[in-house]
Amino acid sequence: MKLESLRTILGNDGIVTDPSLNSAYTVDWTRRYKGYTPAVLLPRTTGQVSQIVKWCYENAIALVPQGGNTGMVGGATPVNGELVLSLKRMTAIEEVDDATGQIVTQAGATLGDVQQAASQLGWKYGVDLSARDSASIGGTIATNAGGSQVLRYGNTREQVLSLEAVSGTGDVIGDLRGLPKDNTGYHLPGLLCGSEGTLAVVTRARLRLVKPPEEELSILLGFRSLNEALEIVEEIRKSLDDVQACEIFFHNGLSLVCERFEIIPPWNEQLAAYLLVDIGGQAGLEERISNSPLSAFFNASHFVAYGNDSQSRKKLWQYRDLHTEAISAAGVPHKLDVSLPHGKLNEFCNNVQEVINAIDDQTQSFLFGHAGDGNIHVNILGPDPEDLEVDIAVLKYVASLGGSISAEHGIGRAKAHHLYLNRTPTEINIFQEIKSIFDPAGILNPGTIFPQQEI
Ligand code: 2HG
Ligand code: ZN
Repeated sequence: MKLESLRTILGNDGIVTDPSLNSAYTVDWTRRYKGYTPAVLLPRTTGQVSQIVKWCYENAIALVPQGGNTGMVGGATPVNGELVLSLKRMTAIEEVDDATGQIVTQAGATLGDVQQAASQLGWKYGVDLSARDSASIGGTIATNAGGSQVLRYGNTREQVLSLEAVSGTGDVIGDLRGLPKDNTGYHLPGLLCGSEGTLAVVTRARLRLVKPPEEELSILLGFRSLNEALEIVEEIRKSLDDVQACEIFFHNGLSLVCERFEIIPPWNEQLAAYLLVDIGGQAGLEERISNSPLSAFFNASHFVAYGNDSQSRKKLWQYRDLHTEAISAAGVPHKLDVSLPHGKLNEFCNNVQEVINAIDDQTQSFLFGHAGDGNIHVNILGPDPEDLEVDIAVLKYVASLGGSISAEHGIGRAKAHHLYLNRTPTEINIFQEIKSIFDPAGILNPGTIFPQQEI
């Protein structure tokens, strides 16, 4: 591959060809997807991204856009030797507009940077997830990232007012006007959110900010049965206006976290299920909770722990946030990120182990996630990374319950062959037609969302 033209566009420091320096870009966060690349391209401007993509289009060379490389479905890994287009050097936060509560940022800024810039001006960005310090805003847009506060503020799609992107022909599309009302045809930001780098490369975005809560409180609750925990999830959602997050985990995940990070468990007794609830709103939260129907439960339970300052809240959150890292330290997990319709979570959590055991009874499974959204992360240790039998069984089970095989991580490569479980052939055809208009040469992230085709 003649990379000289790219060197001319990017300068010597904008293109990395030495494999020993490329490894951080060719393996995904889970270590399940490994690839190789002739070069990592590091543009600084939208103009450079446009020139790179144009060159690739004209030369029929595939590329994989990459942000913080924290994805979990192999959607940013150059498994077939594609070029890597990393947005890592496009980190500028260009504007925080105090009057409208909007922020304009380049795609490579981290989620944490955006959260911080917003908070410095008295605003809040309504997306949060544990990889906040590495995940890029562009990556969260490309995957329509969810995270722990979807319950309150919605997915990333609901935060993106406008965006700028480069299509598969190298054309710059979109705008950054952030008009609250703009019904001029199809909604590009909505379409590109969750398109996983297969339609265009997101380069800049204008995001909506929200007013931060005056007061925040975290409550960890332990339950002797899952059913009881899920009943409380419903009660919490009904009786409190201010719920920001409602997370769930189980005792095997909690034990792993505590062992790995040498943390003392919240209670001596091993319980069936744990909920971590974040409440944030106007001052007087504790009083509002004690006047709510929940107070009888909180007062009667032995397993309630409150965090009302940042340190004590952080302490409770680490039981939940450290699951991913603790599991990853124990092996290379098969990660399934599913959501269930209301009323099916109990059935799913109770039966999924049986579904897994029917294929392989030597596995270890960890369930945790966002109970308030019906979104459970099933992490399975044991099967070979290439062996998908267990994955398929779980995804089929989810689909049979009317759930989604990808709640918030995307389809990537991991689920490209299983999209049919949730989408009809007609829908998949329409998706492919849309892709071919944005990316006529099929150079953008081949193999993601749709199984690999030769270009
Ligand atoms: C979370 O909710 C992330 O912590 C990661 O979505 C989930 O590691 C996972 O499977
Ligand atoms: Zn999650």
